[in-house]
Amino acid sequence: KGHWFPRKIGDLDKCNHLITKYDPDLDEDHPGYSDAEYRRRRAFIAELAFNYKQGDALPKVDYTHEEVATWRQVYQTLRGIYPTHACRQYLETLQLLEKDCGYGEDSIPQLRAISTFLKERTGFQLRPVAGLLSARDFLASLAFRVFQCTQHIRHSSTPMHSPEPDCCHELLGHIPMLANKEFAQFSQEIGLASLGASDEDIERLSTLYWFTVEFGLCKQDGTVKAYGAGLLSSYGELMYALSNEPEYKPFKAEEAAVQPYQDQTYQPVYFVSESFEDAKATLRRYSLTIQKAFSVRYDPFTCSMEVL
Ligand code: H2B
Ligand code: FE
Repeated sequence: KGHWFPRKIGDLDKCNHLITKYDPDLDEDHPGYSDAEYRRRRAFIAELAFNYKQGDALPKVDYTHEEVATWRQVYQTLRGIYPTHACRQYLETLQLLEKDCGYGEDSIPQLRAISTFLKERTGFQLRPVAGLLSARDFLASLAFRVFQCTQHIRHSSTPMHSPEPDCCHELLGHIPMLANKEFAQFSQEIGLASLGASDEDIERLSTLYWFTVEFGLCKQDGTVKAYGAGLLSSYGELMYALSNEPEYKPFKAEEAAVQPYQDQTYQPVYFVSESFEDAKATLRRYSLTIQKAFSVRYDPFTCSMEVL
């Protein structure tokens, strides 16, 4: 018998299994481990996510002066290299977010405004999550065009790095890409392929996610640009990924799905897609090779899965 998966959007309330890796309360290497104030703040913001039910208004966080200062530093540093390093689609939507959604260095944008913006652009919406989710739960929500989004910010002592997702990673890495139609569809399709899949297939799909959505590169006008959120939210790795130092491979789903990856340091290898259309078609072909006893289709009118 297969793995349980959400059938309707409200079932995402059950897709909330956190991975306790890089947790400031448990991991002594976490930059916030010895900062009681930071851990209290994290617990407060986590509680907002734990209490959230599908359909609730997204919680607003009043960010402190210190949190905004960290955001500003990240924003300023990355913003300066986007024009040369980020793909065209990213730059287009980032500009819209700056114009219509409060993106800028002076404040941390709120999930509520971003979710409204995304919904109009690509049908994606946000829900708050307290930290790193299991791959199965995370991918399942993408199938419903729901992005589970952390709301806390990294520790002020390490503005250029975070061992776990934080709002800098989500808002600067993921959101601009999810506002692109082609990319939104690509993301949903990884999600659909994951529903009810075996543990081995989830592992392969999350590796595929890693080398595309998180660390993907693509060709554009004869040069290579970044579209992966892990790159677009890390100054150091973004510079490195386009430095010609690492190894580059043309994106092939079968190969990317089993490539060993690094979550402690920069990737030794990156996959380069010809375009999002191409990445999507490649992924679609790959998904068909995943053995499942049924197929699913998302019905956007009822926000539920049709199982065929
Ligand atoms: N959880 C959260 N909160 N954010 C992510 O970006 C994320 C996650 N990515 N869990 C997932 C895992 C990804 O690394 C793949 C699907 O394993
Ligand atoms: Fe991410």
